Amino acid sequence: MLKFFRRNEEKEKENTARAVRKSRQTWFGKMTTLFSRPELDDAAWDELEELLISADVGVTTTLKLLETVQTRIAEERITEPAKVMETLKDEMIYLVDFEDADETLEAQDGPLVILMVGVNGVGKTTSIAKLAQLYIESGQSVILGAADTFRAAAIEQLQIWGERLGIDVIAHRSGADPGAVAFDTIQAAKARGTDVVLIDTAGRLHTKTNLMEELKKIQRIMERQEVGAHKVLVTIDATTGQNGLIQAKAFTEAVECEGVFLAKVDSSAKGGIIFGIADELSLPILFIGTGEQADDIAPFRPHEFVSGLFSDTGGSK
Ligand SMILES: Nc1nc2c(ncn2[C@@H]2O[C@H](COP(=O)(O)OP(=O)(O)OP(=O)(O)O)[C@@H](O)[C@H]2O)c(=O)[nH]1
Ligand SMILES: [Mg+2]
Repeated sequence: MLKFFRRNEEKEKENTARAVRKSRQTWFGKMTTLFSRPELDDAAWDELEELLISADVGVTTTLKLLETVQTRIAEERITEPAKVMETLKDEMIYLVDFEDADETLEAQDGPLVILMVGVNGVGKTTSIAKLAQLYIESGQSVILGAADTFRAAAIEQLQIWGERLGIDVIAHRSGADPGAVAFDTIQAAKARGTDVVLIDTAGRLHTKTNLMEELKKIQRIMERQEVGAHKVLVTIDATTGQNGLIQAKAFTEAVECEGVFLAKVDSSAKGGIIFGIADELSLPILFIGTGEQADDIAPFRPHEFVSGLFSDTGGSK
């Protein structure tokens, strides 16, 4: 992950550990218990399959994972349950480990523009504030664009974050054209030499064609500007499990997305969703949201996250 995001390794590790607690205590702890048996019979494999599906890994991804694990343990003649568990963890890490994912949001000259999209209430605006704080702490200048002109009070919500974080927010009146807000924000960033532009958008149901068209329009406006790079991030609410995945898929089909901000991991027992996201959306999870404050964020690190899910501290209670 980006060096400049490694500002507070301990805090980030602590956030991740806290965020996976519910998932570990609910489902993954049970897997750890299962692997502490002397041997794994067919019933144990069935149970494992059920646990993975219950943890919201998704049926397709679960079957694929288990097949890979079974092939590997047959080839490598692994029978000891503890080693089978290590093989499963390995394959899980492999599934969510995207090469170069850590460079996706690297700030660059001219500026880096990030558009945040997603369904209503998933955590877009809060996640923008968290990203803004990370960039600021790593020495980048940031500007926010209030392109959610749809929901009453959305502009004010972003302005409050802007005040708290000490950064400017470009806003038009409520009901204005979100594309124009995006345009003005990018122009302001270019004029001021700002490093990072974060643009908030209105939450929308993936089934509303006109609203999805509006997003495409904002993306086109963004792409027409000469900037260092433009990226679209989709926020997924970790508590919504497979539904969130289906919704996010509609976004990735409408606009070209670079990665996922997985919010509310702390409130979710469905941490297994990360595997479904990586597998079915073919998108890297870049950050996880671990609470409601601006510093409740951690860069997604596959090894750390998967180890946290299985770690027996906290047990399976
Ligand atoms: N526990 C927890 N709550 C979060 C997290 N991220 C966001 N929230 C909460 O989720 C609620 C919705 O967050 P917003 O950021 O307003 O979501 P949004 O996607 O911008 O919502 P709309 O603009 O209405 O579409 C708020 O109460 C946030 O505090 C998180 O990582 N953990
Ligand atoms: Mg919002």
